[in-house]
Amino acid sequence: MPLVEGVSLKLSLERWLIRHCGSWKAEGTPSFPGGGHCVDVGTRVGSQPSHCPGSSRGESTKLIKESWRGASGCRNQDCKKILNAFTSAFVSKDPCSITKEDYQPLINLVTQTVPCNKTLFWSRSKELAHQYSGIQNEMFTLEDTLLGYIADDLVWCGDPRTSEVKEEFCPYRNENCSSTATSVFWTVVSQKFAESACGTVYVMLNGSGTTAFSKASTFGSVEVFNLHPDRVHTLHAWVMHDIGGVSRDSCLGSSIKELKSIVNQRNISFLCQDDYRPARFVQCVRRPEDPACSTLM
Ligand code: NGD
Repeated sequence: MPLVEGVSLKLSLERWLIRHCGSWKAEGTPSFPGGGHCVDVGTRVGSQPSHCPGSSRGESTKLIKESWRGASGCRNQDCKKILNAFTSAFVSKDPCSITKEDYQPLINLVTQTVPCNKTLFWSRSKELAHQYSGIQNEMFTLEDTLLGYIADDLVWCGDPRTSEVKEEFCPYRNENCSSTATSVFWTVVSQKFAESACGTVYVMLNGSGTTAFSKASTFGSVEVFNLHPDRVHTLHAWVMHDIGGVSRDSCLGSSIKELKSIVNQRNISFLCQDDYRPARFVQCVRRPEDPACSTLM
């Protein structure tokens, strides 16, 4: 079942296209050097490429409504191409044996890069990272890019007995089913996202959990190891603590020392900051009366 009720892959993709063909995150939107696809959208404020579905806000709104009602499918040609590449990776296949290669056609089709110094990774801090990147429009998480946006909060799989995309009754990843369509997808797109990062990159970590950094997480097992030291000179970690919550780990803790050591061994500099102030402001919007927030001003 899709984690967000009523949202399907198809709708999710179409919504992304609509948002990007409008003014959403227009300035500084990641560019697509591959070009040629729908996806070289919105690189400048007000730009609205002709291949975007709907040339006015009114039409876009109509399209969203139609999509919600299921009246229209993925009508834009580029949208169809991307959706086909996406679904071909897993339809009619064993839901536990998806490979990275299965997603390669999709990855080749959607080449999207984030400007240098604007990449934000996160681990155990998804909500805050997205709230922050939603406000600080210049920063991009994986979910602010096309593939991450399409898939975020969804679950999907195939079934060897049908050619349908299943969005319910998909197996969970476990030792007997290690390569699900969803888990392999996130590994592949996270790797690609990290490979294309440059300059200083940022990661938002959670210091209220047991460990701020975990080698078992996607950030710790995939993204860190796919940063290119010739392009990424610094990893800057922000260890955030829940307002009114406990502080179990911090920049001084052993998990961050481990992260620093991994990063330094890869010839990348490492910086760490507890409770990065701009992100703290975002947390404080919801808890302005908390003593931790009154001292911020
Ligand atoms: O056991 C699980 C489980 N563990 C994590 N997640 C899980 N889903 C299950 N069904 N069962 C999902 O992965 C969940 O949606 C989490 O929000 C998400 C990330 O897990 P987390 O918080 O442990 O962080 P990771 O370090 O593993 O991955 C976050 C980084 C971030 O920089 C993104 O660029 O890796 C990328 N990412 C990976 C996996 C999934 C993003 C996602 C995503 N948007 O769901």
